[in-house]
Amino acid sequence: MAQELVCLLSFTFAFGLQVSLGEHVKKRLLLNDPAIFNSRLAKLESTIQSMDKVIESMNITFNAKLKSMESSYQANLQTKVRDHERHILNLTSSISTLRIDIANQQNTMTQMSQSFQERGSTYVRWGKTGCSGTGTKLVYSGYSSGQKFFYGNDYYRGGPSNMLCLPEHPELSNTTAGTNSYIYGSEYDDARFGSGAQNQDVPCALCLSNTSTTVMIPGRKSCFSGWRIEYSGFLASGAYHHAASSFVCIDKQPEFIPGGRSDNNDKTLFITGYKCGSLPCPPYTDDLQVYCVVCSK
Ligand SMILES: [Ca+2]
Ligand SMILES: [Ca+2]
Repeated sequence: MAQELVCLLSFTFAFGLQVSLGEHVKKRLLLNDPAIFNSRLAKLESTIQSMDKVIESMNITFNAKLKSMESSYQANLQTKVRDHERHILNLTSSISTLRIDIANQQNTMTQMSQSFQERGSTYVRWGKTGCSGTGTKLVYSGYSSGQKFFYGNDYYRGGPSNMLCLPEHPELSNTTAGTNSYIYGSEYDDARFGSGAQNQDVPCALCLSNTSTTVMIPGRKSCFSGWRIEYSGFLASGAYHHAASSFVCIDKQPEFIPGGRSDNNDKTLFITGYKCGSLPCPPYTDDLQVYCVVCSK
């Protein structure tokens, strides 16, 4: 019995080994089979060829799309370039128009400035032959003139009160005037005008300021804020017991007309002083000389 069992086990082991070895040999034979290998190689080559075609097709598609995109990009770029060129042309045209406008404006401003300067404002500088204000020009110089302080006897004190600046170079008529109105030269009849001023004749100058307005301010020797000074001096007029006269601002450093030192007593000028009463004191003070200033703006 034991011997039979040993035989059976041996048989079984031997049969199983044969079966196992047989499958292994069969597989090795399949891998080394040239036909199968060639078949697989052919299949692989076929697959590679298919993939090459796919890749080629993709390349063609990609290149076509690339060309299309390039074409589209070029078209868009050209459109944008044309738009920019049109924009630049419009800007250039606008700049040209603006330049013309600016030139016209500058021309208008120049004309306005010239017109403004030509208009300006004028004043008489009493006691001087020139003008000293900034940008102020002399129109002419001449002689301070007005009504004689009285005629013949003390009762004839009529006639005009204003003073005029007669030019140094007059244009004379050839017709004789009547006997009711005369104009006389003037003289400082007051030593307070300055050293040696007594009886000296009074020059004057017509001045053209390049500002739009000028004004004489009595009681000041400087201008208020925003105004510029043309000249300053002392207020003067005829005497209160003479013919009527007007106040004028005589320059603080008066000049004299050459050869006019004789005591003619025609139109006479005196330094003016304050008188308190209706005039409040302070701020004013009795009998002080009155400053004056001509200001422009
Ligand atoms: Ca004189
Ligand atoms: Ca005199």
